[in-house]
Amino acid sequence: MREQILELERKALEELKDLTNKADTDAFKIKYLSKQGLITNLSRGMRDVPSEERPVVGELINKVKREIESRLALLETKYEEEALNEKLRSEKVDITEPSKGTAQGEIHPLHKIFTKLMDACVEMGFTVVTGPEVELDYYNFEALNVPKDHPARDMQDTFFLGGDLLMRTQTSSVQIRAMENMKPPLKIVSPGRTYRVDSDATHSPVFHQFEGLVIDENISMVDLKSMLTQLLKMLFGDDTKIRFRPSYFPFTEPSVEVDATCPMCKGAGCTRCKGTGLIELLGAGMVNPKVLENCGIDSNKYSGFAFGPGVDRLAMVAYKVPSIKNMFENDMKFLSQQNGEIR
Ligand code: FA5
Repeated sequence: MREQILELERKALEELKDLTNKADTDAFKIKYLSKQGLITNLSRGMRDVPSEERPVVGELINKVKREIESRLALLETKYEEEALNEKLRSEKVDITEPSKGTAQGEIHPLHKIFTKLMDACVEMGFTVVTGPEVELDYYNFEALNVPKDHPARDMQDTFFLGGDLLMRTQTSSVQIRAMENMKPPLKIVSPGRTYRVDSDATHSPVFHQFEGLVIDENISMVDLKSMLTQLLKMLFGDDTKIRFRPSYFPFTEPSVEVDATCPMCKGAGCTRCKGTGLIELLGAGMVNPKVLENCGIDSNKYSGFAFGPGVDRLAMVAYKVPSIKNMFENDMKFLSQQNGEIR
């Protein structure tokens, strides 16, 4: 038995010398030290050893086992260190390398225009109110003097949702809600998303409007003209020329469309303004007395004006944006070109 143990030790130490990697070391450990390993088998053979020799043989087996274990442990530590060093080498960070930089966000042009409009209107004493985007036909059309058979409905290609519900086509719906809930004198603006079945370079199915409404005694077209002129000059600069052009909306009488000097050609005429030197910005007018009466406001005592710019159009003009789609694509290249102030 002693010879067998010493022979096994000699063989094991010989094999240990040839181990060069972790996989072989693991295989060696299984071969000698696992439950079915050669050393464990030796211990099982103790049964056949005469009882008086057992302590000595047992001690010899343990000594051989400890020797193999300690040499194996040294090898394992060596391979662990080598693996760690390799990992550190491959994951090394060169702190002297120049940084790739981080993409910097920009405030969206639409948000900038909205902020300018809001700031200007709040400064002029307007209160901000909002309304629902999924709207009742009544608020979007009927109460605004556009009954079901009115041809003006065709001008606003509507997303109907079934029943009396639709996606609002204009923020003018908020005028009605405000007049129903607030008593004159009234001075409100209402920013928000609007929806139409419409899509080309200047039309989007989702766009933004900014409704303004003033109701008081003795409000006239002069108030509308002077307020809008002031607002648009605040946005586009004092040298901007404003033109009021007769138009038609069922909810205003008289109605106007308001144009401003084309910022691309400064009024000289270009492809953007189709040679006119002017760009259409918004619809406006004196609130139709029928609309006031629909909301329970005495039209003999009160009068008012309303206006509704397309905010995406204002931003397109202010930032010289070629297509309304640019506003919705969130392309970082486009956004980073829009970081100048309007004025
Ligand atoms: C209206 O929507 C009226 N509610 C405006 C108004 C308010 C008139 C108060 C009188 C009193 P209109 O359909 O013209 O009007 O739209 C107003 C503006 O919204 C347009 O001048 C345009 O700038 C913008 N607009 C309309 N449709 C789209 C669209 N599909 N995409 C982007 N902008 C649009």
